[in-house]
Amino acid sequence: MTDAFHTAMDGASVSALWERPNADAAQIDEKPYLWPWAELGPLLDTAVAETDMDNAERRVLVLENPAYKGSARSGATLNMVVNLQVLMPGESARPHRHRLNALRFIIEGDGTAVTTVDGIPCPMVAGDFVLTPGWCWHEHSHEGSKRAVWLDALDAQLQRHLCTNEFEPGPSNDMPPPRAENAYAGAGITPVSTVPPDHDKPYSPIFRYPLAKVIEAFENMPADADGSRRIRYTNPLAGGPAMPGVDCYMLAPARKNDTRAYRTNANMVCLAVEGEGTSKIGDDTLQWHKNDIFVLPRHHWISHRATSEDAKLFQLTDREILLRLDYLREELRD
Ligand code: GTQ
Ligand code: FE2
Repeated sequence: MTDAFHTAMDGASVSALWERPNADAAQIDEKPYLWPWAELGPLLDTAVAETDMDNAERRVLVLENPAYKGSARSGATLNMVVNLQVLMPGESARPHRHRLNALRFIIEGDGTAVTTVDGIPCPMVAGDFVLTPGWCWHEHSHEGSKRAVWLDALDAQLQRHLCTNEFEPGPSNDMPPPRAENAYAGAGITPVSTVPPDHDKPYSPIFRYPLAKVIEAFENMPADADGSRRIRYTNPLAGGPAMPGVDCYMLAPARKNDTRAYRTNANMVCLAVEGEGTSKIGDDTLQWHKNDIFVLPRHHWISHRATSEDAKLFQLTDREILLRLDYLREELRD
């Protein structure tokens, strides 16, 4: 290998593969990591004290996975960012839209803070799951008296890598025609019409999934063999995920019994919605309490257990993306 060779390659806009370092995500030393609510909650108060909504368009704290420190990566997990947003009474966040698929899971809220998604107002009550699919207009407002806090998750790193994101500031335009409110409210009952369908999108026509409905399902569904119960937030028109970019579930693990161990190359982040429990992740064990958020590293055997009666984990994953591209690898232990 002469320098003349390298000069020639350079001049011809080629490079030698055998001289390039193998930069593979599989090499990242991923570890479980938990952001305790005991630290996050006070930080949100500080964020409110330090910023006003005139210079912070959105008051958002980005969860940074320590495994990415010193690398070009950022965010909670490889393909999805997980952020915490706080909105105070009287504040609002202007409308905009982006190709990033976003979701909110409400941590503190009594329904007086509202996010409006393509014209549909979604009151944010603690425990609710709200969809903000790509290119839907969204804005937040707050008429109540207490701070509102929610988790935001977006397929940001993936779309950044693919350069597929676009951004448009409000005022909103090109808005889809309004849908009849509650038209899709009944499980298994969907409107049929002779006029063009009022919803022919790749995501669910339901934008708000209340916690009360999830609890009702848990109370009526049979438990799995390991004693756990799990629901998926689905698109009632297609049966699949509410939105493919970030696929969401709620797990109620059993007390005194681990869920069946599972390992995968998909990424997952969990929020402890109610109660407390433990998660075994490879050789580590995490203890979680209400509102803690933790990231599950890929390729580790994982199982969960409740240590209180009402324990529930909200789970978000990029599994559906991997599945659709035939990249998914997953195993369940017997
Ligand atoms: O509320 O629209 O955490 O656009 C990151 C990007 C929240 C939002 C985030 C966003 C939003
Ligand atoms: Fe947004």
